[in-house]
Amino acid sequence: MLSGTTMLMAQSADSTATAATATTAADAKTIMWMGAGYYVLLFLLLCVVIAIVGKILKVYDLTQQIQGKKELNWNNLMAIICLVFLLAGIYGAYWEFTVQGTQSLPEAASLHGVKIDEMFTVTTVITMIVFFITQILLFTFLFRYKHSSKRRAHYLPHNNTIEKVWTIIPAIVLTILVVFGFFTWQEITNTTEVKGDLNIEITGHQFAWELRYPGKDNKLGTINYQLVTGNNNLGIDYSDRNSFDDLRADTLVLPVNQSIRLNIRSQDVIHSCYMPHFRVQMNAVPGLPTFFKFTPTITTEDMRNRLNQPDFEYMLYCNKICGGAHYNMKKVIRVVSVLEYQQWIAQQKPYLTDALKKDLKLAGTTNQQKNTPQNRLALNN
Ligand SMILES: [Cu+2]
Repeated sequence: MLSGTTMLMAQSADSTATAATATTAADAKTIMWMGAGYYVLLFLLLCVVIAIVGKILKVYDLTQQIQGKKELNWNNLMAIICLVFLLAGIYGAYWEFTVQGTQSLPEAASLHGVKIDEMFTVTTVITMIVFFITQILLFTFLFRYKHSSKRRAHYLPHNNTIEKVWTIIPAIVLTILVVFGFFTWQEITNTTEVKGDLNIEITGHQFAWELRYPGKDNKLGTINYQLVTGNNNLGIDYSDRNSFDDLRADTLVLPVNQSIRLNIRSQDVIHSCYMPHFRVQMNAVPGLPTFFKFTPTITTEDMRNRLNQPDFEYMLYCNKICGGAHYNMKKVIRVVSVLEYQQWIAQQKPYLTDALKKDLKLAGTTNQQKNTPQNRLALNN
């Protein structure tokens, strides 16, 4: 259960690149529903088989009674079924780890991601130990102490020692896990140091992400939602000189081993910026800019070699169900060397297009005049 989301995201990330070529979206949907229907039918068939076997045993039992022979011992039968259930359950858990476990996310591609994975492993190991001990004890006791007419059950109305043991031990273990998580999260997020960070802005809206990179000054200009127009879709405030060289990008390209400060915004509803391979997730909240600092450590090329998947891509998703085309909110992330990054950034186009320059110069004759008096000043300077 704990790794459910990560497995799903890993699967969807792996399949994203090949899905388009392998099959159409409609075909994929049909296959998916055929698959679900198949398993529902299989489950119903299993229920029918169990019901038939139960009826056969009941008929056998009645026949034995009519013939005056020894009746079927239902308690023994139930006890054996409990043991079978235990063995099937243990095999199921083993299967989950060995088969589905291989579909989980690859190693963390960021510095802090390694710590999150460690925390995940510790939690999984502890819960698995408790799971196996409790399930084995539960079903073994059901088998060992099945009903017998020769034995009377011992009635234990209250026992302080047992109460203390099963209250204090889980409380200590859970406290350790929570404190461990608290300090890890604090270490990841408790950083306001801006010097040396590469500032990148990502803005979510229904249903896409917009990327803004700083120009040579490494500073992003300010944003004012009142300035949003057709040509200035982010509402960049050009009265701030830092805005002039800001760049537009389609792919989130990150230089490896460089501290990234991803500034996250939303223009309409709550979105969530989710980069599973980097163990990064932060909500994009309208009116409340958030950020996440992280350092990518493995280039896309390196990860492709490690996974032996030549078409592997890091992906960015929206992880809030934000509307009808929510699934469309994804972007490719490419982690490259510093040199490759410099070459790439040199080719990106500025947000300040000719059309936008024209708009801003014409601001004096339009309704924007009231809202953007400083824009004209900035451009006239
Ligand atoms: Cu969204």
